[in-house]
Amino acid sequence: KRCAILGAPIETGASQRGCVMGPASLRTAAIEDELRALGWEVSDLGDVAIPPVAPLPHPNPALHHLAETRAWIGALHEAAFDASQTCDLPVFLGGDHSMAAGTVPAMARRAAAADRPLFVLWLDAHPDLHTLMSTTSGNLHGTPVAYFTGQTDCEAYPPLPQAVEPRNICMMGIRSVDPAERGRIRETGIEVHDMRAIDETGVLVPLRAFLARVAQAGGMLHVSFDVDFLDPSIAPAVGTTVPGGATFREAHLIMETLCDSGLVTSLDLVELNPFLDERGRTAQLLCDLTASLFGRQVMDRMTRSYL
Ligand code: DIR
Ligand code: MN
Ligand code: MN
Ligand code: MN
Repeated sequence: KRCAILGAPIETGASQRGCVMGPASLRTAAIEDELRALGWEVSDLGDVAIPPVAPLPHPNPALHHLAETRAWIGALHEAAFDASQTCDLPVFLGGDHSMAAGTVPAMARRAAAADRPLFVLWLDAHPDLHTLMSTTSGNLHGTPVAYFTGQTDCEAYPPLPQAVEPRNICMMGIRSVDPAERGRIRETGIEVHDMRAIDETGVLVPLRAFLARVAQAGGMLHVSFDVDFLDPSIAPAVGTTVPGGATFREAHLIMETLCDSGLVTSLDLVELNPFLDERGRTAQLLCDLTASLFGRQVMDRMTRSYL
């Protein structure tokens, strides 16, 4: 089993600075050693970078750093696609969530080349479904899902080679939705399990149903993990904390179940802002959650069936 690590130190999509240190912080938490200890062959491909860019005018005056973010999306798309050709499971270290506008379309292109559909598990407090016209904060980390599902009003981003089908997306942990996003969830029919749904059913009921759909379709599965999916009490190092997030065990159970499924083919770890952390605890938690996805277990299990 081969895995590649690719750093995406982008912070222009977030509301505050610091995500640029995310990849370095995850490397300091020894993510590479952890995965190697679990029997994976790991290559660290280093960090992606962009050249200086000229400002890009846009009809929505609220947008922040459009030119830089657009350049990051283009550079990341190419680097993520190339990384995916070298291994079974690339891990993209963020960086703010606008990077998913690069990584997810790249994984959709990889899946299309293998004649398989791409599914996306979106673990986040937010649906990130704004178009470049509907965002009022202007923070572009709120836009990747609208872009990679092919919504209009994202034309300032690079042309999209391969859109992700909204019915192939499952969101969990959602608890902060803007009015324009609410309407777009309804229109697109994206499956959203908000925190109330998780309170009612636990994480396994919706997760197993989604994984069964992925398996049935012979799909590839991209997991996009936003730090703010987690409760701020265990993961303080993110610029947009929202109370009432996933617990330590809910998050590990998701990662363990994903591991058992054998379906995950790529992973984003995003929005880690080490400037806001308490002695690296959030980076360490992300590193441990990733280890659960890559096969760490407390006790060996005879059967690792997930259904
Ligand atoms: C809010 C917050 N919906 C916005 N978004 C995100 O600014 O568009 N926070 N993604 O992480
Ligand atoms: Mn460690
Ligand atoms: Mn997000
Ligand atoms: Mn979020």
